[in-house]
Amino acid sequence: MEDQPVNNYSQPSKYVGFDTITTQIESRLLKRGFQFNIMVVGRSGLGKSTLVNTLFSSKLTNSHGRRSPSEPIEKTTEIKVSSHTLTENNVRLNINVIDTPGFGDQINNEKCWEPLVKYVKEQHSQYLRKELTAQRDKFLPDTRVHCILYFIPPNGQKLKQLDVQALKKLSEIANVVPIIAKSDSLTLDERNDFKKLLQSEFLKYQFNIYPYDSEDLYEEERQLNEDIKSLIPFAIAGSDHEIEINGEFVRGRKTRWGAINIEDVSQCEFVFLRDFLTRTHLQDLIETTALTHYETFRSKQLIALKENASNPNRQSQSMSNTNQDLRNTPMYSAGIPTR
Ligand SMILES: Nc1nc2c(ncn2[C@@H]2O[C@H](COP(=O)(O)OP(=O)(O)OP(=O)(O)O)[C@@H](O)[C@H]2O)c(=O)[nH]1
Ligand SMILES: [Mg+2]
Repeated sequence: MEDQPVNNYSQPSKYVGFDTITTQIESRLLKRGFQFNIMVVGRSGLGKSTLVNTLFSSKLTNSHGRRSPSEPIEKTTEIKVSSHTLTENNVRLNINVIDTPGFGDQINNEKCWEPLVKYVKEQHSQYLRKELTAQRDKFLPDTRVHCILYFIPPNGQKLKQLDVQALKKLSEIANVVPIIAKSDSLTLDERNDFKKLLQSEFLKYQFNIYPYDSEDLYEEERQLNEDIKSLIPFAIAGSDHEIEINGEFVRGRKTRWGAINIEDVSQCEFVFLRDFLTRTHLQDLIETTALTHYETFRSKQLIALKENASNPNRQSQSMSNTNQDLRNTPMYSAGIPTR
């Protein structure tokens, strides 16, 4: 009987090396670097600008934002983006921090979250516009907001209507992570009670708080998300300078009645938040933004564009004024291709 020919394609008889694909992907990604965009939102004076500096300042290698801790933090009056580059073991992370003015300052605070919602949508819109151009760049610059840290005042009370509305609107379009600001003003018992109260408020109002449940998660990822959910809202204290405690210099705050080391987990949950943002959920925040929030925006806009192209006299309701950019794309004037 003749020997059967060996099919090398379905049954590799020896090592062909495709398992190196992970290394190949890794070196591509390392070359390109990663982009992470984080926004801080909440009422005025809650420590948003301070926390931003606390989160990343220790590791900045290249910053176009505030360059040294001695520069004073001023009241934020407009949406301000600062870019930072962090490098760790050959991995380059570009971070855009979007600092926003505190709300609640105006005589009429109704809908004061609107400029922020508009900003988030505008980034989606810009990305979509770039995606739709005929000769698009190989790698589109990504300014989409990957995470919104929402600051809640440490007052031990139920959410005010302003926060309810803002949390609702923002969590529909981005990954929102609420935090209790200036938690050094609460005792540990007060902090735990307030956290429980806020968790029940989130449930009551059915906010879409990050991280989300998903079928695709491994068991340990699911467990990690459960642990994180029990911690959210993280009770945070921020400080942009170092103080001396027992002869050691640590990042902290000194008051008349004592000192707080913000990196000490028994005193505040800053370290948990930092680990969550950088060590455990960085990739998921970026991916969820692209695959969930941006995708929802994209499909709504494309359906609206298509409706408008087939009926130019009727401006679709879903064409918001944030996508002015889109109307300038060749796709818009030419109509959306049908599948
Ligand atoms: N006790 C306490 N004070 C804080 C904390 N973080 C910031 N502060 C102080 O609160 C004041 C306001 O801080 P900012 O970081 O400017 O607050 P902001 O939310 O950016 O304020 P706006 O830009 O006006 O909305 C400053 O005096 C900070 O030193 C904190 O965790 N605990
Ligand atoms: Mg500020």
